Amino acid sequence: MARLGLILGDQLNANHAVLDALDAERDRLAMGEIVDEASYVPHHVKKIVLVFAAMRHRARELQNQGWTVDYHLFDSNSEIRSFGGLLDQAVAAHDIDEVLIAQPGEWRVLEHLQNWAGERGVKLTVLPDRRFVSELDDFNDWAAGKKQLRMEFFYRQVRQRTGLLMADGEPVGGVWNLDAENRKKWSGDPPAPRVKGFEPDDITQAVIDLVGAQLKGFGSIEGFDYPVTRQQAQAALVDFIENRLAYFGDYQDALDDGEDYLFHSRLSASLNIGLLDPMDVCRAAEQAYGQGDAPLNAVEGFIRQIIGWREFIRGIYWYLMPEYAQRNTLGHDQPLPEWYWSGETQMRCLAKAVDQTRREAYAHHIQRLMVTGNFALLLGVLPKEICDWYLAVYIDAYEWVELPNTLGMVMHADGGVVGSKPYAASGKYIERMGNHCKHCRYKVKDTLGEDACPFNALYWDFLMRHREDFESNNRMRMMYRNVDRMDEEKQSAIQARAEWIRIHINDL
Ligand code: FAD
Ligand code: DLZ
Repeated sequence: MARLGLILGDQLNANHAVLDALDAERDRLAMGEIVDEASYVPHHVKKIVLVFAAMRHRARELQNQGWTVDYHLFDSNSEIRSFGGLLDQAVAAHDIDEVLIAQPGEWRVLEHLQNWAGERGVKLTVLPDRRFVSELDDFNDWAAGKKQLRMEFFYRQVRQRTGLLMADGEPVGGVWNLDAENRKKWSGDPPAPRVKGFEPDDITQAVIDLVGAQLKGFGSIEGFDYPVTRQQAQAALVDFIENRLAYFGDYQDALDDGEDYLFHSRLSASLNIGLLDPMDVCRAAEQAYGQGDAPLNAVEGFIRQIIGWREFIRGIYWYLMPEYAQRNTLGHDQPLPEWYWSGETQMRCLAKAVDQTRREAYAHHIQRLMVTGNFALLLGVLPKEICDWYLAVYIDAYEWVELPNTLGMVMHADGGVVGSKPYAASGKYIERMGNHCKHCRYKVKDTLGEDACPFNALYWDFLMRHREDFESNNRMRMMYRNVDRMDEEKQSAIQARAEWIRIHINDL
């Protein structure tokens, strides 16, 4: 009898727990390019290329280290269509009595594997997923018994535990969070450096050809240049630290009509498939601060995204799944506009965000939160539809991270678990943070009339529709005072305009 380690396509980390638990001389590893995984949502084709190319490079690395890796290549007609099918084949061929995995990133995969093991009578051992700084038990212990779960307090605890940006038990600089300094508009100076890209090698090119021929997903496969190995991901990290980190904080919330990345890291894709270790990334940023190469607001802001938001979001997912995915606290029911897929809308900020998403499988946080996300919230899109869209279109999208960000942070459909108030904003916010409005067919200053920015009427209408949900929220008092300054006639005209927008949404 032998043991088999299943290495999932987003768990390519060198410190994978299964590798420590198995013996390379006696046991086997399995990896597979699986039809169901490539099609459970219409993934961006660049995401599929990334996962398959990184898996193939990782399999070769493991073989060079002495592991026996049974690697299943993608074939759309293959009889093997699921992880269960892959394991069936391995069990039949090699007399396997125990399968080891690291905790998968998605509930559906864990459930599928547990069902498979139960039905086949094979022992399944689930080991910790080491792609994170905190264990799930750390989060569960912290969350237990709390009325409210707030990222800021979880983050402080992780800072203390890791010692990142800490001196004598106190936060470096005397405050935990310098977010208030990180809201500058960017007007072209300093110029945004190009993000380092990587030319596909023969392995990656073969995957690009395969995906182009056999898989119909979302977006463009042209110009794939993401890191697919640990060495490349490390080079991408160095590129960020040397060229963009210093301004990450200042322009973290900025929007720009002509720049895809501004000073963001573009490291989520590598972090989420295990090519980069989150602590290594944070230490590299901390070191840049120590050497005087980046200011504290940039480094603290960046580290908070990783040991704060990334870990908090993952903790929420596993703390509240599977029930969490069903939530729709605000009772939203509108279909997702067709132009979320095509990009064909005259609303400039949305057209730009979708265009970039189609090209690069990437949009930065403020585009996801305040442009495509905010609009879906104001419109009242059915949470499942917008969640499925985010899960499909981004290179870094896995349910553990996509779902709490979309259902919780953006749609406020979780009743306020992730955020204490919805991130609802009118066109004024988008105008303040960037230059899209200057190029837009709609007038950001107007709320009524056919040329008025649709965000505006939808924003006021959202507040009016959800008065009972939010009126008593302290952080929204000012918004409701502004609603109450309008006379009834204006309120009705706004509601009528919002209704018109909802009816004609696909023509805007
Ligand atoms: P940077 O701005 O450079 O930030 C550094 C790192 O911090 C990121 O690489 C990421 O690992 C982490 N991070 C920052 N914010 C978050 C956050 N809110 N949650 C988790 N990690 C964070 N991130 C994903 O990795 N996958 C997703 O599927 C995803 N879906 C999102 C959906 C919505 C609606 C929103 C609002 C945010 C989503 N995010 C997601 C978070 C964030 O937008 C992306 O991590 C970020 O844009 C990736 O680009 P970057 O690497 O340049 O990030
Ligand atoms: C996202 C993805 C894709 C597109 N394809 C595969 C695959 O063929 N084989 C595989 O092992 N993993 C793939 N993945 C990642 C899985 O979907 C991932 O393990 C789950 O989404 C859990 O995070």
